[in-house]
Amino acid sequence: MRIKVFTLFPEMLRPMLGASILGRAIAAGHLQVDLIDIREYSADKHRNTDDYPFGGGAGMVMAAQPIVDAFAANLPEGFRGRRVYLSPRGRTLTQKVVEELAREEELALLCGHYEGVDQRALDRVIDEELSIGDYVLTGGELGALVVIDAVSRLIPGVLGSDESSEDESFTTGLLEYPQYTRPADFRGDRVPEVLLGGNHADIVAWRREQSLELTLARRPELLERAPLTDADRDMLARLVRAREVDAILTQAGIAHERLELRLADRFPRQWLEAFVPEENRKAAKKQCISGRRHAGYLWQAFSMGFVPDCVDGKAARGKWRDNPPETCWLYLPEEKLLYRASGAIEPPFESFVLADGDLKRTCVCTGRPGKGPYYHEIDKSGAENPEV
Ligand code: 4GX
Repeated sequence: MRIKVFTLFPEMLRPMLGASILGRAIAAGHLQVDLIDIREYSADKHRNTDDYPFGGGAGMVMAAQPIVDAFAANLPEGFRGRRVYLSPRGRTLTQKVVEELAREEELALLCGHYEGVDQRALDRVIDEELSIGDYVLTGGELGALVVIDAVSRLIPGVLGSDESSEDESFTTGLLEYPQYTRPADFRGDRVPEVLLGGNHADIVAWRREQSLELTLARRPELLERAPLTDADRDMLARLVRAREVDAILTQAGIAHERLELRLADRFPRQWLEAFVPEENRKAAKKQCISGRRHAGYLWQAFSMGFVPDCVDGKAARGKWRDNPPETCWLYLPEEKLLYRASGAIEPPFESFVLADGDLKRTCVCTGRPGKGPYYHEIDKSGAENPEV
C-alpha cells in the first residue's frame, strides 16, 4: 500500500511513522508513506498557503492553489486510489470503512488546518471526506495518522504471525474480555483463578461471560447485531436479571459481589455434595438440579429431609443473629445467580442461603407461599467446598 499525505506540517507525522509496527512495516516495504509539504507548491512570493475567508468570519482558510498543484504534481495521471480529506464533516471512520480503505492500492490524504480548505480545492482533488470522530482537532494530521495506523494493520505481513488483525470485538461483535499477564498477584490484586488453571473450556466460558457482561454494561446496542448462540442468550437473560438483583441488593444496603454464572451453575451441585449425605444425594440431585425449575425447588429438597440437623422456625433466626458469619452466600435458584455478601444478610427474597465463608454454618430460608419464611440452620463441620 502506498499512502501520500498532503500537509503543511510533515514533521508532525514523521515520528509516528518511524516507530513500532508502522516503522517496521515501512522498513519492510509493506507500506510506503510519502509526506508532501503543501507549502512547497505555493505560487505566492511569500510561500503563503492561507488567506482570509470571503464573507468574513474568524480564522484563515487554506487556499486552493497550493493544494491543487501539490496533488497534480504528486498523483500520477491514472491515480486509481481514493483521495480523502480529513474533516469533522466527513463520514465517520469505523472498522468497516478501514477495511474498505485497506482494499485500495493507494491513498491520498489531505490534512486541513485553520478553519478549513477552500471548497474549490476539495471539489477538484477530493473523493471523500472522512472524520475520525465527533470532536475537533487543530488539524487533520492526527486524523491521517489514525487512518494510516488502522489501515496498515490490515495489510498482509504488517502484523506478526502471533498478532491477529482480526480484532475480537469485530469478529464476535462483542467487547473484549479482560486480559492478564504475570505476575498472578500484583500488589494483592489476583488474576481470576480460572485463568491460572488449565481448564480450557472453563476459560472459554469465562471469557464469553465477561464479554457479554461488558457489552451489556457499556455497549448494549452491539448485542442486537452480535452473532449469539442460545447459550449466550440464556447467559444474557441472567445477566440482565443480575443487574436488577444488584440494584435491589444495593438498595437494601447489602454490600455484595456477584459470582460468575459458571460458579452459580456449580453451586447447587457443590451444595449437595457439601451438605447432603451420600445416601440421599442421588435423589436430592434429581430434585434439585435435574433441570426442573420452579421457585425454591432446591430448598424444597432440604425441607424434604435430605439434610439432617435442620432446625426450623424463629430459633434458627435468633441463633444466626447472635453469631453472624463474616460472609454469606446468596443463591437465587430461579435466576440461577450466586452472590457473596459480607456479614449476615436478610435479603428481600423468598429463598436464600446464609453461610459463613467455608460453608460450615449455613442457614436456609425457604419461602412458603401463604406460610411465610421458613428457616433451617444446617451445621456441618469440616465441609469442603472446592470452588466457592
Ligand atoms: N476527523 N479536523 C480538519 C480543518 C477543517 C475545519 C472546518 C473542515 C471544516 C478532524 C476530525 C478534525 C480539524 C481536521 C479541523 N475542516 N479530522 N480541520 N474530527 O477535527 O478528521
